[in-house]
Amino acid sequence: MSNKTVAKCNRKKHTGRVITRFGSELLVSNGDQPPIRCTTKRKLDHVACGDHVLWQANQHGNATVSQILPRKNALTRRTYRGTPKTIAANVDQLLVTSSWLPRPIWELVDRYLIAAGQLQANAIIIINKSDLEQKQATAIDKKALQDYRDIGYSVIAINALTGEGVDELRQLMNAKTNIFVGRSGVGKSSIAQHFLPDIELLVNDISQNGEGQHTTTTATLYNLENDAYLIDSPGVRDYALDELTARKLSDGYREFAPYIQDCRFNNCTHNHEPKCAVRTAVKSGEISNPRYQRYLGALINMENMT
Ligand SMILES: Nc1nc2c(ncn2[C@@H]2O[C@H](COP(=O)(O)OP(=O)(O)OP(=O)(O)O)[C@@H](O)[C@H]2O)c(=O)[nH]1
Ligand SMILES: [Mg+2]
Ligand SMILES: [Zn+2]
Repeated sequence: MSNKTVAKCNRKKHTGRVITRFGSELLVSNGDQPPIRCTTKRKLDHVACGDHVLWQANQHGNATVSQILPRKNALTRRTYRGTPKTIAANVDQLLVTSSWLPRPIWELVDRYLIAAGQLQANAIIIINKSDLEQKQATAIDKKALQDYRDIGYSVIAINALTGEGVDELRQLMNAKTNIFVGRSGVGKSSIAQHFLPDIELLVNDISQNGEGQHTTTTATLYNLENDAYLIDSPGVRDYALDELTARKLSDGYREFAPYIQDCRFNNCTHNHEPKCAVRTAVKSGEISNPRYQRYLGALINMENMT
């Protein structure tokens, strides 16, 4: 091959998937070859873990991502400054992870379920550290978990120290891009470690760092067996939904759906309006009151912010 042809070949565009991102540097999958380091142009600044991209080698022996291929969806959150930040792209399933210590925050679980609905992604609820359940779980917590089961979510109890519950989760991950979400210290990386025996993930060492230290610093995509992908992501203190509306909020409470059409007003927010079928269903016990109360809390929060 002439030098010219070689140069041309090198400039061929390849497809790959973003494994992780450090500032402007990306690690991109390269078929059977080891992943390749790429830089990206400023206009592609929103590229995220899980994106399918086109990349090409350039004359200097580096590689550049030239295009982000169309996304199925993107999980974004609002930063404390109020700007949206993309956590990961092209996700099929959110693994919404809580633990018995730090304690579960059911409002936060609800928020991730709303996000999953918006992304048209499935959601699985994981409650980790089941070794601490007996000591920590209150009647309110047990009701919260039962409520999720009653409205059709899979709830999996896991003990990442022993591996209990891990196989049940594994079965539900096949042929999907799964992402762990949840607060720092709940054990996302500890669970992920069971799926990645050959890689050593960073797991928080409480004895050194104390509870609630952020260990995982950047979202990273791993390719597992059975066409499953797994993204381990850093815990966030408080997940805030981006571009929330009253409609999106009530859509996220899937158990409201059968009643909404019977509300008197078609823009009913299920708060103070007369003849609200959702409120009636709460009163009769068909909709869980704690879930409804959390919905109301989120609605009032949202109204206060706009
Ligand atoms: N008792 C108990 N401890 C656990 C369990 N799973 C994880 N841990 C501990 O919880 C701590 C936090 O675990 P990580 O896996 O680092 O948590 P993480 O969710 O990945 O945290 P970030 O990366 O900061 O978001 C570690 O000290 C783990 O050893 C469990 O099932 N039971
Ligand atoms: Mg982690
Ligand atoms: Zn209503």
